[in-house]
Amino acid sequence: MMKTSLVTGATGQDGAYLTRKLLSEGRRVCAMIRRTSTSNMSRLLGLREGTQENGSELRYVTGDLTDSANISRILEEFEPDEVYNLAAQSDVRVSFDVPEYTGEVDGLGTLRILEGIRGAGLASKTRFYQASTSELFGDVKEKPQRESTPFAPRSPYAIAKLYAYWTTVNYREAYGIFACNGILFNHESPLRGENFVTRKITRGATRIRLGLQDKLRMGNIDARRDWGHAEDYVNGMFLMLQQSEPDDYVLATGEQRSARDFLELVFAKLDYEIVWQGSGVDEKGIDRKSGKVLVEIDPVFFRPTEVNYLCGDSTKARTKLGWKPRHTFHSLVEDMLAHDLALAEREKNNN
Ligand code: NAP
Ligand code: G4F
Repeated sequence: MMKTSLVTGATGQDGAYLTRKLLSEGRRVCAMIRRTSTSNMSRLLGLREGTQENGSELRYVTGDLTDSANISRILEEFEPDEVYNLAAQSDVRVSFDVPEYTGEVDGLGTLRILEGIRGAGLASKTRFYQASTSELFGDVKEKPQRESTPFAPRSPYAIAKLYAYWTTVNYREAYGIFACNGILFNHESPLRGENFVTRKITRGATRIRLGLQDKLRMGNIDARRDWGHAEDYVNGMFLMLQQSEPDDYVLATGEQRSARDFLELVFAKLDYEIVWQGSGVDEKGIDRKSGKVLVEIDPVFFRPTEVNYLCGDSTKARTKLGWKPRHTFHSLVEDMLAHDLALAEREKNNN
């Protein structure tokens, strides 16, 4: 029997990689798409509804995590074997502007799905993956962070995700639902949203290289993150739901870099050497050869409370799931740069 997987947030970075992964595994995939006034399907281009070449099947369903009745109807209609809950207002800085909405989607949205699973009589059938996050560790209490590290969230986003994390644990313990939290550290790719720091840098620096943009305006470039490739991380999500017992797992590379390191590396690959001058909001990144200012600090990108340091220990996932990232940090950067250079070239040719 073909297994059915429901993916919420299918139009997002992870959703697009996971949908392809599940189709390659021969699943019937119900990809939940929310209604938007302009198309949100760019990451799913080339994925047509219906039976795929390998016999797997793709269905698009309209859904929104703020609507309980809609979620319940989808669960009742498809009776999925697996639900991957990736949908979220996922921008940490924006969560300070729309805290209530972020709580609705990222916190209560998870509850709505789990209640829907229970209400549809699927508690013993449907396995559930929750997209939890390293943002939960926030003001970190231990270095590196692992499953047992205490949480200390620092944003409305992380607080909403904390509610979802514990709801997932509670539904596992209270109702025996096979529910897992993937506590994922930052993962990036050419499909990453353009406002997140890595993609903002690869997109901006390649546009600068081709004369389409003058400079990059950045926030706190000394924040440190553990950056992996999204393709590896969706493989980890899949593995979590194929185990004999549900559990929570950290996925991380264990390597850490600052946004400043990322800027220097990307510009170096594009043949610029950044020299830093000044400090605080007056700091500037200058190209040694031309003397041009390539990077400026703009406080608009600062957050009211910041997460300065994230670095994960994924020993449990590596041991129990056999999870191992295929990409290195350098192959991630190369992948993003190659994509964004081609994009900037197309943009230039169209001008
Ligand atoms: P993303 O690119 O921002 O994708 C978010 C997805 O959620 C999009 O498909 C979006 O739809 C959808 N969505 C937003 N609000 C919704 C709503 N009210 N109802 C239904 N769908 C809604 O995020 P991502 O990077 O792929 O991350 C996937 C998940 O993992 C998120 O839950 C994120 O919080 C979490 N996470 C991400 C990382 C990371 O580093 N990427 C790390 C840890 C955890 P539209 O396309 O219409 O906007
Ligand atoms: O790329 P970011 O916006 O990602 P952030 O805040 O770490 O959140 C991402 O990863 C989380 C996992 O840890 C996910 F749960 C979440 O959904 C999202 O995918 O920012 C990374 C760091 C921050 O400290 C930020 O202050 O980069 C710093 N930064 C410096 N300048 C900037 C900028 N971030 C952005 N977005 N834009 C800047 O100009």
